[in-house]
Amino acid sequence: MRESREPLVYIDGELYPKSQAKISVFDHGLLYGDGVFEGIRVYDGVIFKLKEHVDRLYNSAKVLRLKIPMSKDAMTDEIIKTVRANGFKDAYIRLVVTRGVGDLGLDPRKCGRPSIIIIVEYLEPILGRGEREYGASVIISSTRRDPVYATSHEVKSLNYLNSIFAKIEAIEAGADDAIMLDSRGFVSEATGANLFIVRDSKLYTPPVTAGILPGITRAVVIEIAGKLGIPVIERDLTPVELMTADEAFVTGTGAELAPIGFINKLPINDGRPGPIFRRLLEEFNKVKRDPSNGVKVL
Ligand code: PXG
Repeated sequence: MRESREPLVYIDGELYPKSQAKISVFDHGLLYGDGVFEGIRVYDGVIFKLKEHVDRLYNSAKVLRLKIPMSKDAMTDEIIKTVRANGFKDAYIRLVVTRGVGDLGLDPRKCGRPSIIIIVEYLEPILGRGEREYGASVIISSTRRDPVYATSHEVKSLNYLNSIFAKIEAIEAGADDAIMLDSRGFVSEATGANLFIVRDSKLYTPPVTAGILPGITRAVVIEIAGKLGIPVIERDLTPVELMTADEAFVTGTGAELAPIGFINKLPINDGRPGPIFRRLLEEFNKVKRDPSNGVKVL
């Protein structure tokens, strides 16, 4: 699937080969993590849930008072053009809007125009394909999810240190990823993916008040479960409910649907993907290639 030539990166209206794609060291995206982003997938030439991702980007920017210097329609066109210029039918799009170039102070008013960056690359599903024999091993991180009254992950900002602390802890423990608890001690989400558990043939997932990013893949899974007649309950979950679940899995653009096999080395059932996960994955693999769920570009 990898192309031999360099991918082309969009920066502020121009396309650059990956090795030439650079921005200023005075950009507040670098200096302060001041900016917003989206990760989007292209399946078989269709940009999956493009409208939902663009809407979420503008909502993240709104909360940060970051005025994106382009309408949503124009942004959508630029994304489509960049995917076409790269010609990858299966790809991952990283859409980034930074605060722009400023001085060495925090004050965002000192920054000029926000920079718009669109990267198109190939990305294997993070945590492996859902068909793996054993689920991923995760730890419960000692770093708590940023609370909703602080740098809430409802805003998909460039500030991911909260997740990076947890990821480092997972790597040092020899695990694939970390599940983070919220400031109260209830289950929140993984470092870059949402969490579901299965108990008694019902799906449970933490609510947005537990500090999660309201994931687009999460919403798709909730919709699929509805179609399959699997009840979905959105409520706070305790760490013990997670560790004693019948099944557990994560969802996200990067991870797609990935089963969890072990939590703090304790197996979830026999550590293998469970029946409800497998049904949801089978349906998701159809939904993600359905052109009615995105924008056909190639
Ligand atoms: N929670 C967080 C904190 C995320 O960053 C999700 C949930 C899932 O949301 P979506 O809308 O994608 O279903 C995300 C998304 C990566 C990577 O490189 C992470 C995401 C997306 C793409 C790549 O780990 N995070």
